[in-house]
Amino acid sequence: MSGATAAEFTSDGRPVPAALIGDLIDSSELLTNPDGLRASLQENGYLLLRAAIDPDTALAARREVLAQLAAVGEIDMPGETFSGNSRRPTGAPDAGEFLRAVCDGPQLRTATSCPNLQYIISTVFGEPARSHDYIFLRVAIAGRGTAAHCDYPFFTRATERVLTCWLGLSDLSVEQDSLYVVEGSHRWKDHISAMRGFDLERAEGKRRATLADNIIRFAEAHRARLLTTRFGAGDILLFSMYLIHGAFDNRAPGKLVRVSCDVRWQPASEPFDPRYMAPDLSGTFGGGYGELNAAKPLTEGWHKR
Ligand SMILES: O=C(O)CCC(=O)C(=O)O
Repeated sequence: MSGATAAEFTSDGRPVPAALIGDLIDSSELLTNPDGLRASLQENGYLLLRAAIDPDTALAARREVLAQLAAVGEIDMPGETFSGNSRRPTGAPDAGEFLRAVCDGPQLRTATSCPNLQYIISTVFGEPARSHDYIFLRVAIAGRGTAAHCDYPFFTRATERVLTCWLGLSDLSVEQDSLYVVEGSHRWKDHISAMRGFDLERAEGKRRATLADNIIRFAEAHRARLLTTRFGAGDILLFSMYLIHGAFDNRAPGKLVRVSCDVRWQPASEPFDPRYMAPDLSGTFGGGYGELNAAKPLTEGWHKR
């Protein structure tokens, strides 16, 4: 992978073999070519678009988020590093309300709803697009990663025409580099038929969204590479509901945290799932913002779904 030694990546503490790592394809030059954008999304299952959001806007959102975590003792300023402590349980006893207020920060909302994003995603759908109101913020301290899954079981109850927009809010170092996709997985026929009709909340705990607890074994068994890149603030990865993805462990030195946000978009003409729209905002399982990993103090580990 350019700019990094693949052996540097780990998942759940396991070093990822270099042969499994590849580069995400950058589609930024297709921004003036709607057909090209759509063809690339169909072919690859994702679009990597550099600085789709003004990097200063993304960094302002990051600062706003981290200032609120600094207020509960989790982030040390001005270095924006993890303090190792948290006063969230006492300082902000309603976890959901705390996270909701962070997610409704004006700088963060300016980033997630920026007109260029609206334009790009509407272009991709070929009609006006609208984002879900409920957003997924992630502040990853060292050691945190996300298990491999696809977004289908979360977001397709009302329509399958949904895309995830993952938004980088940091200029990430190689060690913080994070999101990976399983190359070509959006086309795997067995995977697609297994997903169709799978609604995580309605499965009532009988089925998990997590597709692999050991992504290395999974990728080797499927002879698939894990594609990633060094993300900059304002870069987006727009991807299909079937694309299997996750995040490598944050291995940044010096307690640097990784801040990202994922938001779902769909054509405005399609029905919306009220769980992800105001005024409901009950989230996948009905727990509102309180059910997300980001609602936990940074000192607590993340759950897998
Ligand atoms: O950033 C991460 O850790 C994972 C993001 C993710 O799973 C998503 O955007 O659907």
